[in-house]
Amino acid sequence: MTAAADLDWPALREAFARDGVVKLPAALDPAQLAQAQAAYDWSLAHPGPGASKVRQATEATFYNDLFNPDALTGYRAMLEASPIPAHVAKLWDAPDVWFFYEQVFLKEGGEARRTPWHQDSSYLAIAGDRLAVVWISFDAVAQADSLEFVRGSHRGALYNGSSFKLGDDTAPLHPGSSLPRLPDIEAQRAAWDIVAWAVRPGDLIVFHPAVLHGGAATHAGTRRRTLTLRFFGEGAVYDPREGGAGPPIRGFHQRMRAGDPFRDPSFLKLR
Ligand SMILES: O=C(O)CCC(=O)C(=O)O
Repeated sequence: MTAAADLDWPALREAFARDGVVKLPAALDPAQLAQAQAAYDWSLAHPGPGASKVRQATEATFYNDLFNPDALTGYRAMLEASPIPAHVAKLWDAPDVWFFYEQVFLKEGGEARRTPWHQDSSYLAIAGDRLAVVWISFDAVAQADSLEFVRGSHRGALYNGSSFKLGDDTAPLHPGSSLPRLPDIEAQRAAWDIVAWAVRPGDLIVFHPAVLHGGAATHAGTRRRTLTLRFFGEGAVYDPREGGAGPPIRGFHQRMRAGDPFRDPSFLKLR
């Protein structure tokens, strides 16, 4: 029996709906964690068209890659064996789970800047309650250095994305969009209900992509390797964004209309 079987799922389900984020402690056993890390390592070894380095004020590396069109080569076996889709289904209280895409982050080599506060939903043409981002760190992370969330913000405004401009975290992704500019959460932290957890390898943080979140800086001598797996369920719909948004699937946005069930043959149905 894994530790995940001992989790208080009704309380977690309620917290996920209310806060938009929960921690699942020790939800992966060492073998499951090793499979997730092998998928992460596959991504680092096979950069896709979305791979990039976020600009830094220092020599530190802040690398990310996402939506590799070949990701299932490196991820399919892990996803089919992993308990993560079942955990997500329990949080949603719904049986169907589709894999949406992967995103990997690597911060190392000095003082790497914060990941600016943002909502993933600003970058994605999808909406619904049954959406989940599963954040997996392969390095132990102290609470002060972890990913942070504004509790309940998935039920509030959807803001313009951050363009991750160096020196201006709230600079809008699409300046012409009617979505409001991100608030400067970092400048007024006390005004926001911010939550973060320390994590150990095997823990999972699961959040709704509309939750405001930002990642603490990493420091000299530390490294943060994180994998995020993104899922959608029944009821997820196509919800276009002014200026454009993912997923970067050829022909997808031309085929879809606002409110359509979010489907594409390339999305692997896991449950
Ligand atoms: O790990 C990080 O610093 C950023 C993670 C993030 O923003 C995300 O997974 O959407």
